[in-house]
Amino acid sequence: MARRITGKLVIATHNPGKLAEMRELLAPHGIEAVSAGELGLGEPEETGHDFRSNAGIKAVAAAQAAKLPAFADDSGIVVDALDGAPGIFSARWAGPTKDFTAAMTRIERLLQERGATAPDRRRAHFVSALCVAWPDGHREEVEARVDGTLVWPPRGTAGFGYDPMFLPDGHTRTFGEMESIEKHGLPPLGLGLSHRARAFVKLAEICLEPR
Ligand code: ITT
Repeated sequence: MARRITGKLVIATHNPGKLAEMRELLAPHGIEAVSAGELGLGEPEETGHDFRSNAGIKAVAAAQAAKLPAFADDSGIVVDALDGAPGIFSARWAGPTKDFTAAMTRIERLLQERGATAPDRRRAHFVSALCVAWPDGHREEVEARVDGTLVWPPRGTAGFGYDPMFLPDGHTRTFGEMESIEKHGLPPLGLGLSHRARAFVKLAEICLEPR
């Protein structure tokens, strides 16, 4: 039986784009959310070999430091023609200045080098692994993905990270061209489209009171 989230929850991310999405997802559930930044928590080293273990590292570190339940996301974009890169290194490809134009350009250069110009050679998916950790060591974990195609040049200024390059299956606009409600809004207002929204729906089913 999964443990329910009650009271205050730390959102263990230092990424402002993710923080905004996680706050929006939690808002209808009446959870008092406080960010890692607001609490002055440090960023643990992400030494895991997959999304799930890195989400666990971040959630556990924040739960221990804040003595509160903590919610972390580890996510990234997995490009089929690049053997899964950048994957768990998606943030690192943007470098210390978090330059995602450079990171997207690097992906495009590598795709061109492999002759991956046709849409079916440009398949990719975003993954989100979510972990809630409690100070006593208990954890709940879920994971989800959204599939799509990479476009070039990037389109749109909404969202963050690799959004302008990602065209989700069944849509004509990239995540960078979508309103936040369209990218990660949940029914009845949205479709629960993004990887993070899909993972959150799974988490909400087991850990949150119904909206
Ligand atoms: P925290 O660890 O503090 O949460 P981070 O940015 O370092 O922040 P990750 O290690 O999980 O987070 O890196 C995930 C990267 O993948 C993130 O920086 C984005 O560039 C990219 N990414 C994840 N979700 C995305 C989304 O919804 N849209 C666009 N890019 C996304």
